[in-house]
Amino acid sequence: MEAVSFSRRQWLVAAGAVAITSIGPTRGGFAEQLDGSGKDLIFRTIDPRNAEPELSKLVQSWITPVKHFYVRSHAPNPMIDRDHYQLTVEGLVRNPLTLTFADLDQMPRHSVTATLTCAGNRRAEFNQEGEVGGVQWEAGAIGNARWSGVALSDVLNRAEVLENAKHVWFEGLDEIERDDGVIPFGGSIPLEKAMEDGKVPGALLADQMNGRDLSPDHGYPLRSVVPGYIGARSVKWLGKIFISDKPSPNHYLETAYKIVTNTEPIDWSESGPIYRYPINGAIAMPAANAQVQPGMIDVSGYVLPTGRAGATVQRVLISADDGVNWQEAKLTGEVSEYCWQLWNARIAVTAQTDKLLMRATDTSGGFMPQRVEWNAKGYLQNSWYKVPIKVS
Ligand SMILES: Nc1nc2c(c(=O)[nH]1)N[C@H]1C(S)=C(S)[C@@H](COP(=O)(O)O)O[C@H]1N2
Ligand SMILES: [Mo]
Repeated sequence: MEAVSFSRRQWLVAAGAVAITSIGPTRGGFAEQLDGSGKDLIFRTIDPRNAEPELSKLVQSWITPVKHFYVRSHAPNPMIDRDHYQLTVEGLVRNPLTLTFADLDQMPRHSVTATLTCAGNRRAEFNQEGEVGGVQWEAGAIGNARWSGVALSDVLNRAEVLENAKHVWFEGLDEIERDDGVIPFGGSIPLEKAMEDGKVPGALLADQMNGRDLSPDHGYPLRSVVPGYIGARSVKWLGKIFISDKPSPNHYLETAYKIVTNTEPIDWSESGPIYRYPINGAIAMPAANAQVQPGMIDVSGYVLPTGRAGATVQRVLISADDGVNWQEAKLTGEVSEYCWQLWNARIAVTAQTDKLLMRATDTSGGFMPQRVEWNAKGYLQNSWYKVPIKVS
């Protein structure tokens, strides 16, 4: 298996020293480096690549085009040769497997439309109460795509999972430099979720996004996609699946992606990993601090129901008077399990209006609360969305 990753320094050295064509696509300058899918995003960091779309672009369509789909990576994109790629399946199984694309291509294919969202989406809003570290996401770390590939359950059935198995670990082929050494991105999901075979498979091993091969940014050639779970459980550049009776010991499951107010070891160990995402939403238009005239204005945005099977959006409500009166928005886009919807409303604003508020409920009892308790890593911000506007 070939998985080579370049740090920014190595890239610059290599670019000067060797023929660039031997390393990868270079169209479009540095921000495009090593992807080449024509990204139209705001880069929060370029090494590694972390970027989100402008909200007005994000809500242009129910399916998010790849160019407007956020990227969250902890290390440079590994470059993997699909022809030599191998996925290993080990651990508590009767038949350990090594699968190439020739093997995967023989298996039944499934397509699932599902929204992917980072647990850190809207993180920057926590800074109003106390600074939080990490990528400073606004509300664009979310996107809805059509994923195609094989069902994880089909692969696990082929490997014959043993009786005492409880968790499915995923390990990426990226190399993340941390103080304690270089590690891959990883995580796990409960076996029960992996084996779900409702209308939507519990998890997919996807090689395509919106009908094309995954781009390097999104995990080429293969990633897991776990509908209903935070983005961190959908591991890109998947290299290994391991079946265990315990959750994964990888840093990104065992420690990161937890809700803690302190970051002492005791706090990490006492808090459980986040799996499912809660209901969330945002106002995309008008943009923050937009100048509008008193009278009726158009408001639009997105809303994602809680990642529970069968949950759908119940109501989206907008207020132009600090939550005294609420008006119901009109939902658009398909109603599909584990997918967002878009919404729009026409609402009256006056010279007294200094902001618009948005909140939502879903059929599983999920609601966006008025306030979310501050947490040190800035996860799961899903309070009423506020956008300041200037009316005159
Ligand atoms: N191998 C690997 N998988 C990964 C990550 C990563 O850094 N490395 N980031 C995770 C996080 S935190 C999120 S939110 C999603 C983002 O997927 P995207 O970049 O395709 O939008 O990928 C997840 N899978
Ligand atoms: Mo994430």
